[in-house]
Amino acid sequence: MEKLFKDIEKKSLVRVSTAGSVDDGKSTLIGRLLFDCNALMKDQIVNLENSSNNYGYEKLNLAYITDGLRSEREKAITIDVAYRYFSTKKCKFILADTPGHFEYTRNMVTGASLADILLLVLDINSGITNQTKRHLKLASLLRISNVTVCINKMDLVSYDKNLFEKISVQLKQLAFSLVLMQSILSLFLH
Ligand SMILES: Nc1nc2c(ncn2[C@@H]2O[C@H](COP(=O)(O)OP(=O)(O)OP(=O)(O)O)[C@@H](O)[C@H]2O)c(=O)[nH]1
Ligand SMILES: [Mg+2]
Repeated sequence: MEKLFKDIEKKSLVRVSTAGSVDDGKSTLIGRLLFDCNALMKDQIVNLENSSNNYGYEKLNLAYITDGLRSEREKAITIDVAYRYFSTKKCKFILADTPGHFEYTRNMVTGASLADILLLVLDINSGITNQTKRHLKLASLLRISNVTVCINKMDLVSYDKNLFEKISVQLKQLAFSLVLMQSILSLFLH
């Protein structure tokens, strides 16, 4: 047991936070990652099956792994930040799944405030929304330098490569303008 704790202590800690517009698929993505990596306990899977069933879903609703509040399930949106934990041989991870709805932007900031990596999820159908831009700007203000973008719901556009590339270019331009904004802000702050 002591060895186990020592091994855990040796691992470096990485904090990851989700971001992006409401309904773009953040919670489902986190649920999918945890489920596919066998990072869930048996009782969590049973709970997931029961709750998906109770809310009328034919399949597992993977978003329920992080969307645990009754109000979240009734409204089908994330409201509060949910933290989940997993580890690999070298790293231990703290995942913060944050809400995309504008009304809960301050909860997104809470989840992202200590993040080393921002996982920005974007629905290919909606593209870059005001909320995507807002979250990226907040990440820039919080000085999160590692941003990974997941362009999601590709199945709904038959995995259209051209559309994927078009959005990728727009995102790169946006990221570039934010890097500039951050350096201008730094000038004011120092
Ligand atoms: N077709 C399709 N639907 C998806 C995909 N990912 C998520 N969804 C659906 O999109 C809806 C919203 O998913 P969520 O994971 O709750 O989205 P979210 O970004 O966590 O939403 P908020 O936390 O409320 O901002 C659900 O109905 C999901 O089943 C995908 O890759 N393809
Ligand atoms: Mg969510």
